[in-house]
Amino acid sequence: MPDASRWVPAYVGLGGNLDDPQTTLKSAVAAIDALPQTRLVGISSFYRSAPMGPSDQPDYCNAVVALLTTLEPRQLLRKLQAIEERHGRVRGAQRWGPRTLDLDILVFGHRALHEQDLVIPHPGLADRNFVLYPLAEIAPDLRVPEQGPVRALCARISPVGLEKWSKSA
Ligand code: ROI
Repeated sequence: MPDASRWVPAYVGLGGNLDDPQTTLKSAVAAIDALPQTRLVGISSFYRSAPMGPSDQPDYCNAVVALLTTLEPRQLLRKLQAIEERHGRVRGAQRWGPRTLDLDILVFGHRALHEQDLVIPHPGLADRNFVLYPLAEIAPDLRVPEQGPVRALCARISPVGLEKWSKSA
């Protein structure tokens, strides 16, 4: 049993808009739940969100999950990338274009990382209602390192273009 003091709360954003994104996100949540050294401890509703970026693409399905993990951020990143690839993610496709599955580490404990291929907290977090609203649903009191409480970040951004998708599930 790993040392309990090393379990770090982490939040991961899920998004996709190709094929059947709700089914893809459900499958990705199951894959995250099965990760080693990791416990899935929270899941937001699924949301339908208007695309950020080129508008000639389908609406996205977005959600956020909460984890406890003893993995290091980079280990978690590699495992999330493997899940993306298993779900048909094509890397290097059109920037801000449609995708089957995107998994982003949003917050990792109190850590702040500014590396070329890994920035934590996620740099787009404060501008994206499809990240902030699901995050606020499961962790309203979370303080995002360098950015502040989720509740305050959320209050600054409009929910336009975002609705719960689970009604039609
Ligand atoms: N737009 C929405 N609504 N949801 C996403 O998950 C998402 N992901 C992206 C871009 C292309 C920026 N747009 C998005 O990567």
